[in-house]
Amino acid sequence: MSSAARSLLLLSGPNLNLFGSRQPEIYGTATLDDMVELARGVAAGSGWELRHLQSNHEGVLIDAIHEARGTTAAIVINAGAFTHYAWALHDALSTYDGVVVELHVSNPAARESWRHVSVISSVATAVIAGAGVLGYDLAVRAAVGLADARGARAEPALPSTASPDPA
Ligand code: DHK
Repeated sequence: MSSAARSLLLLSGPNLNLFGSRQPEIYGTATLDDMVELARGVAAGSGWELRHLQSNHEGVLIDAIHEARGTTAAIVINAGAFTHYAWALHDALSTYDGVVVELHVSNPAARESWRHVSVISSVATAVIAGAGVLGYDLAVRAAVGLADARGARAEPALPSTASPDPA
């Protein structure tokens, strides 16, 4: 796999910049920086580069997804509340042909009913929810493993070293 292909984009949606102080009974006390550092360490352990972008604006996340097309092998996205209604984010992810891991610190399915719908799950390769900070570790491992498996499948077959059949 090329070095460009060993790059992963971690996207953080609205209000995630407040992790650490925001509803710690739900999201814990780790800051977003802590989570990104954990994710970056896991990626680096597999020889992958991780870029991170947090935005409270849907269009900024969409632009980053567009820029990832063809340059980045995997996206891990915690879209915050955009998860539940942002169809433009769904459409952007559907234009991206790399691995997409949808990530949530909490388990939205165990919370208010409006959080039970995800408009991005249908364009995600995998979904990780409810594991707290550990989710960042799991999500990066999933993204790297799934992308590596795709890359392995895309490798050209090794030329055969067997002698040609005698005519
Ligand atoms: C984070 C948010 O900000 C919520 O809007 C989602 C997600 C859940 C999380 O668990 O990380 O509903």
